[in-house]
Amino acid sequence: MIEISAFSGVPQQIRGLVRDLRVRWALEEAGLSYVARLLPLGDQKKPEYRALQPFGQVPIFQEDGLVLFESGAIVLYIGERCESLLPRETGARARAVQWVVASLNSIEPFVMNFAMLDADNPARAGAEEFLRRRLAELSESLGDKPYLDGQRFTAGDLLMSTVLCILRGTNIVSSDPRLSAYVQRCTARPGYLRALDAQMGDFH
Ligand SMILES: N[C@@H](CCC(=O)N[C@@H](CS)C(=O)NCC(=O)O)C(=O)O
Repeated sequence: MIEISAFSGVPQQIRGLVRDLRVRWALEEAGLSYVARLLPLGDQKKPEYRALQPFGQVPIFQEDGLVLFESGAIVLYIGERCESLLPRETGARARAVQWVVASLNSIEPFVMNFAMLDADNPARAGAEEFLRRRLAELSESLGDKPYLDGQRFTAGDLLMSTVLCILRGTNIVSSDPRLSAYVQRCTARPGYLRALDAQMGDFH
């Protein structure tokens, strides 16, 4: 049985954003069942957990002795068993991986850089300006397509939409009709809704 790690409780403002959600969502898309190993906040830094995740973070994925960390790597691994996440055709598959990397390498660092700065931090305005510019480029690339690579949802959209969700408390995505509709389209998928329910249900 697949086991993933998740927190048993986190502050309200990050519920629905903790990165095990990406893995739960990918598992739902793939139709794979799993159990969540719930950690009280803080236990992720204990040596026995760090032996599995060197940075002391959730999620990890475990199956038949294989242990993986990094949500992107885990989603790609699950994608090997799910054609709707990773298409079989070589070019489409490479483009899906390209968007996974873009979401984690070209978008998420700037989202996190902004999100981690307090409102009174003088660096925040510059971080916001850069982020808005980068997201305008993403929006331009998305254009009128429903998904990043065109007509079909892939692992790239799973990662990109969860990265954009981090900005839910701001108007940075919601003020862009294309990106905002894109996030809504991705997160309306039954697999996302089941994953979100499962994460929320595990908090107590
Ligand atoms: N790049 C990692 C980031 C994982 C991450 O930031 N996890 C957060 C929860 S969303 C965490 O465990 N934070 C607790 C900590 O860093 O101590 C991934 O995508 O898996």
